[in-house]
Amino acid sequence: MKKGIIFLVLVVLLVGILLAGCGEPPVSQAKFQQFQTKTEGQFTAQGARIGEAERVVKTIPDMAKDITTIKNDRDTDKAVQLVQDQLKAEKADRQSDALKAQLDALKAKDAELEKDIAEIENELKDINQSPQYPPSYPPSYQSQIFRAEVYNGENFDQYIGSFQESTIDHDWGSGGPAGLTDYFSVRWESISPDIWFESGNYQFKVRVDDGVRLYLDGQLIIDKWLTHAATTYQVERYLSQGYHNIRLEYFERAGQAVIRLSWQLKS
Ligand SMILES: [Ca+2]
Repeated sequence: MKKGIIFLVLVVLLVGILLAGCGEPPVSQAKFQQFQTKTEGQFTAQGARIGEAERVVKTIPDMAKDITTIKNDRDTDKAVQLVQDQLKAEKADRQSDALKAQLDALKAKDAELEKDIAEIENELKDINQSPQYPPSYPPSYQSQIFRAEVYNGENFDQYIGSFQESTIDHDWGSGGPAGLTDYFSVRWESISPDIWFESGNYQFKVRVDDGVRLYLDGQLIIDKWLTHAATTYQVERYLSQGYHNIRLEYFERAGQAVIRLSWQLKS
């Protein structure tokens, strides 16, 4: 009997357990439709996402293109910058070249000036070294060949002044040089380099009132230091080719005053 009860309890427990295992009630039609709707919504959403993804994927080539463009732009910017830098460098070079050219020009001018200066210095040296007239070459002309010194008194007593002239040829009448009348003296001398003569025999002629002394190369060749009316004196001398010094001294006491010097080649 006891065993029967235990068996019964066990059976009851077993049935309870079995019943508990199949506790869920069967799914209703409404719930199934609800589930179906939800699932379909999820599919749709997923489809939209896929579509979006596909669209994004489609834009990738465009994006790649954009990236290339940007890259190209960057490259262009770089290229522009490079060109600008080059231009700047070239401008700087050009400026530098221009300055260099200016400097070179100045240096060249400086060298030219130095050359000119050297030439002038050489010319000056030549001029200083050579005589004013080369001895073998007669001057083309001498406008003033005598310097005359005028004195008060018959013996060069008081210096009054001087003048220059190319010939000695005066007839002062009762007057004289520098406003003087009577009692004066005059000394003429050829100015360096003196007077050019071709070689030959020359006749020197003096007409004088009153006294005269004529020197040729320092040698007294006419000596008439006396008072008298106008008188002509002459003397012949041989001269070598070249420059010769002539000095003429003259005095006047009173009355008429005449002095004239000339020369000519005789042979
Ligand atoms: Ca006289």
